[in-house]
Amino acid sequence: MSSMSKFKKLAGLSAFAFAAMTAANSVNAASWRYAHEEYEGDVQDVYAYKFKEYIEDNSDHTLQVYRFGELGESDDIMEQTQAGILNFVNQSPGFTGALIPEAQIFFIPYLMPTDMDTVIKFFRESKAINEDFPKLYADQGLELLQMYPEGEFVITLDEPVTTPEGMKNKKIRVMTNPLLSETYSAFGATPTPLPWGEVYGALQTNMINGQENPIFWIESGGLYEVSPNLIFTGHGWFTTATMANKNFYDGLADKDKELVQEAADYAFEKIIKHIDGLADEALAKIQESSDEVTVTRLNEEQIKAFKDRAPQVEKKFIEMAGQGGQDLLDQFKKDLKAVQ
Ligand code: 6CS
Repeated sequence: MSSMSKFKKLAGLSAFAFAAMTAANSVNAASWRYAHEEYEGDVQDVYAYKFKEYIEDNSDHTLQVYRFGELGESDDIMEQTQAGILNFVNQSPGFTGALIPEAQIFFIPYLMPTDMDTVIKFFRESKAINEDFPKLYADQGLELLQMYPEGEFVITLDEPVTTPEGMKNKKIRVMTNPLLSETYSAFGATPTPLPWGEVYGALQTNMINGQENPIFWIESGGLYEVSPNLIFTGHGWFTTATMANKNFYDGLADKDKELVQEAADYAFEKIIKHIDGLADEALAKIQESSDEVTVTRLNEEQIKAFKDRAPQVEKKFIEMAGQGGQDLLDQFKKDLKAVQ
């Protein structure tokens, strides 16, 4: 055989081998779908894109990210994940609490510390977060990948209220879980559960008098334009969670399960850095954009008046979540004590 025809044969073989390899890769390469509840550049979006980056840099898989509104409201993306239409979802306990009563634990006021480093340590080390919650989510067909804090809750209102008495007749929008309504009733207000998409309009038309959210969201969603009095009550942290459809996750090869877990951890580390200082930056932007905004930081005595009402919310939590809720709360408190 001439050297030329030998070369042609080799080239043919390697072209064949290359085609076979590519076919094998494309068989293994999957396109996954991930939806979250926020807009471009917001905390959940940063997390989603870090998760995507890790998956795509370390495998042949691709991840399509859908932001708020592209596939509906928070409840819609959860339904689509449970139905297997989406592979991954980021949904906050503010909404998941309607499905998993124990997830409402994050709305017992003054349970969480205000100091960010302690909060982060708690999320990293807590047994309740890392061992107990995954079982509760699994019962709903969800593989819990990560819980993480987005920022401290701040109330915005039509007046700078400092007492539970001042909350009387104030209609405050809450996310749609029943315990959050109990919290605002305990605070003396009239809770009004609404999905996110209706909040700005409801504030603008005075259908509601206020709402609560982390500062970055009050800034990015322009809530301060229609609800300009910011009240720092120190009563809790906006927490969120990422999860996968459990059937999908259970069906993955071990190396892909590992990939997904590593991507969740990678994104967590990035998000912890991202939220550090974010609230102060957002507050500065708000104050630059509006002369109308007031900032009230409750003093110890004022906080006490709200805090004194927390035990009744804790009692309601146990009524709603039963013995499982009581056990989770005990573990939660134990874990908090360990990091404080
Ligand atoms: O208040 C809400 O409904 C929204 N708040 C935040 C910070 N993220 C998503 C959620 O839907």
